[in-house]
Amino acid sequence: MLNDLHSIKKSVQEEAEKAESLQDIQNLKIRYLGKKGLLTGKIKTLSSIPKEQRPEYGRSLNEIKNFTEELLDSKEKAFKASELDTSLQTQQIDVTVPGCYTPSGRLHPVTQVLNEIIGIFVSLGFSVEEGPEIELDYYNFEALNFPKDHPARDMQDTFFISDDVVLRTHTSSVQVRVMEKNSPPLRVIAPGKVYRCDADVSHIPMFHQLEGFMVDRHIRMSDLKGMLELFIHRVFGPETSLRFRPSFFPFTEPSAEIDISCVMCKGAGCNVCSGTGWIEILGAGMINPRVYESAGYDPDVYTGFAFGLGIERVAMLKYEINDIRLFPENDKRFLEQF
Ligand code: FA5
Repeated sequence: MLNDLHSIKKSVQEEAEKAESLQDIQNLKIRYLGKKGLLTGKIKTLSSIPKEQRPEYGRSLNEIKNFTEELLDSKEKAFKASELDTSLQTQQIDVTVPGCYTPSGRLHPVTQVLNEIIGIFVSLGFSVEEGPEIELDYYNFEALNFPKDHPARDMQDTFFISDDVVLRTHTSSVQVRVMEKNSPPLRVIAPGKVYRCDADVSHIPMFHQLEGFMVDRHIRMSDLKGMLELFIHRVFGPETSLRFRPSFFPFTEPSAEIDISCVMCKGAGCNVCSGTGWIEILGAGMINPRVYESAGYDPDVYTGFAFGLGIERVAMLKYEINDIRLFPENDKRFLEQF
């Protein structure tokens, strides 16, 4: 029986000597020391050895098991060290090679400006509403006091889908839709895309507007002025001045176009503001009683203001961009700058 153990020891030594890889050693570990290994098997049968031979047999078995473990562990270590050496030599890392640039996506500058503006009005208590881009002539024009064939319709070059359906030319189309479904007090903004048959350095056929309107009892022009002043100061800084110029929109009375002091030259006069020191930024006014009639509100009870802002126009001023057509072009070299 002891001879049996000694021959196991001998074969472990021989096989460990012949091993050529880490895998060979791991296989030997399984073969001799694993759950069903040769030495493990001998330990399991220890109780069947005659009592008087058991102590000596047990001692030898233990010795050979320890010997096997130490031998295979040391071989394993040696193979691991040499494998590491080889991989360090073959897979050298050049720490001077420039890193890989991973481009990260970001929001379009128009979306960034739109989100900023929405954030300002939401912080002032306005709720956000949306309307359809393919709109009934009624909400885009008629309900806003543009009767059919009225010359004021020519102010906006319209894409017609049919006689009664248009691509909305402004976000003012959301006004009556919201009023029909809600009662005053209202404090609403309606951002979104609008469409006009229009294209040059400051006009594109699809652009973004943000409509804002407030309706309640006793709303006055001074409320409009205060709100717009606060908004403009937040977007362009507190040093920016505002100027109200009389204008005409069928759905507001009185109407105004609002200019801000030129953000480039601070009002001194430059080619961006055509030497005037002022830049037009939005249209606004007190909501025309005719609009309340369309919505079923009593114009003797309620008053309110509305304003409409071109988002690309704000983005151009904010980022000093001189051609509006750069926004829809989506050239990565342009977009990466924001
Ligand atoms: C309107 O669209 C009115 N609905 C605004 C309004 C709302 C007035 C509520 C009163 C009360 P206007 O046509 O001026 O107004 O357009 C508003 C802004 O949209 C302009 O100041 C300009 O910044 C922008 N805009 C107009 N046409 C274009 C275009 N083709 N491309 C880019 N921006 C444009």
